[in-house]
Amino acid sequence: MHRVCISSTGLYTPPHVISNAELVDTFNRYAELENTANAAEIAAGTRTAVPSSSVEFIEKASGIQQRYVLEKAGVLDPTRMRPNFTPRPDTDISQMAEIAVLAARDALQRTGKKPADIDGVICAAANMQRAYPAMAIEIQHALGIAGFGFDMNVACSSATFAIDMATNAIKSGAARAVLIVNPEITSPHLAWKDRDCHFIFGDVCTAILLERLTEAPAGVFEILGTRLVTSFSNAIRNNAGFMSRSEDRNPEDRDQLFYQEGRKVFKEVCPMAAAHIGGHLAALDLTPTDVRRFWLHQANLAMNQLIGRKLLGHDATADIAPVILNEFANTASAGSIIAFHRHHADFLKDEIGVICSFGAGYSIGSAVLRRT
Ligand code: CO8
Repeated sequence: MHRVCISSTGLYTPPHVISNAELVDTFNRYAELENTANAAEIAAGTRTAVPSSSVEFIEKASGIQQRYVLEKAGVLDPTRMRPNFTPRPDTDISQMAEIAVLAARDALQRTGKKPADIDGVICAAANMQRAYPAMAIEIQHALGIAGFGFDMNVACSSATFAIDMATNAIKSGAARAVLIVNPEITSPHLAWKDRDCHFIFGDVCTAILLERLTEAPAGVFEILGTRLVTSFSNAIRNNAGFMSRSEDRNPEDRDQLFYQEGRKVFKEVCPMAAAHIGGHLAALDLTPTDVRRFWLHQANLAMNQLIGRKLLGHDATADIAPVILNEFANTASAGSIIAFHRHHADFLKDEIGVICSFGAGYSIGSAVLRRT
C-alpha cells in the first residue's frame, strides 16, 4: 500500500464580484416590479407580496459579504434574475471544463508536476453542465492527461468524497497521481428571486493534486485518513434532472432550482459534523486539541462557530477555523478546499489539520492531514 499526500491545490476566481448591497438592490427592485404588477391580487388578499431583502440580515444570518460570479449583468437585471450565458459550439471547450483547466494549471504549476505524471481526473461538483460525455474526460483531454476521468456529485461534499476515491486509487497502486477539480458554477441553479437563499452561493473552481508520498517533496500534506458518511434528508434539494422535460416542467419552477429548510439544516448538520470529525480523529488516536487547523465547509459562519465550540469546548479563532465565506459565499464543495488553499502555508512539520465538508444528502466527508 502506498502512502498518499495532497501535494498541491489550485484556485480559479471568477472575474465579477456582487456585493450584498448590489444583490439586495436588485432583489428589492425585482420585488417592487412584482408587487406593482400584482397589486390588485395583493390588495384582494389572494397573493402574498414579495418581501424585501436586507444587507443587515444577510451579514448577520450568514457572514457572507460578497460572492464571485462568472456573469453578473443577468443576475443584477431585475427583469431576468439569472446569469446570461451564451451557448458554446461543441468544438469549443465547455464553460465548466474551462474553469477546471485554469484551476488545475494553477495547482500543477505550484508543484512542477506534468500531465504525464497523472493517471486520473475526477470532476467532483454539486452540478454538472451536461450529462455526457463526462466533464472530467473533456478536462483530462484539455490538460493532456492519459488514464481515466469520471464525474461525481455528492453536493457540498463532492471534493472530500473525491479525496477519498483518489486516496484509495493511489494507495492501491491503481494510479500514481490523481487530479481532482471542483468547478462549482452555482449561479445558474440558485433561486435569485427567493430572498431566503438569494445571497447564499458564489461561483469558483478549486483543484487538488494527490500523489504517492514517496514521489512528493517535503512539506506536503500526508493523508492520515479519510471518512465519509451519508444520511438521507429532503432538507436540501434540487429536482431538476433529465426527467424534467418529460414532466413538462418549467425550468423556473421553484423545485427545479436549489431549495432548502435552512434552520433545519443548521440544527441537524452541526451536531452530525462535529460528531463525525470527533469520531474520525479518535479512530486515528487523535483529539480535537491535537488539531492545528480545521478547514471547514463554508456555508454559514455561525455553523462553523458552533461546530468549533462542540469540538473544542470554546470558540475556534479564525486561525483555527479560517473563514473564506465572507469573500466567496457558499461555493458548495470548493469551500473547504479554498480554506485549505489559502491557509496552510504556515503549517509546521507534523502539525495536524482536518478538511471537513457537509451538505445536501446529508453528506459529510473528512480528511485528516499531517504536514511532512
Ligand atoms: N432579508 C431579510 N429577511 C430575510 C431574508 C432576507 N434576505 N431572508 C429571510 N429573511 C427573514 C425570514 O423570512 C424570517 O422571517 P420570519 O422570522 O418573520 O419568518 C427571518 O428572516 C429568519 O429567517 P431564517 O429562519 O430563514 O434565517 P436563519 O437565521 O435560519 O438564516 C440561513 C438563514 C442563512 C439560510 C441559515 O439557516 C443557514 O445558513 N442554514 C444552513 C444552510 C446550509 O448550510 N445549507 C447548505 C446548503 S449547500 C449544499 O448542501 C449544496 C447544495 C448544492 C449547491 C447548490 C448551488 C445553488
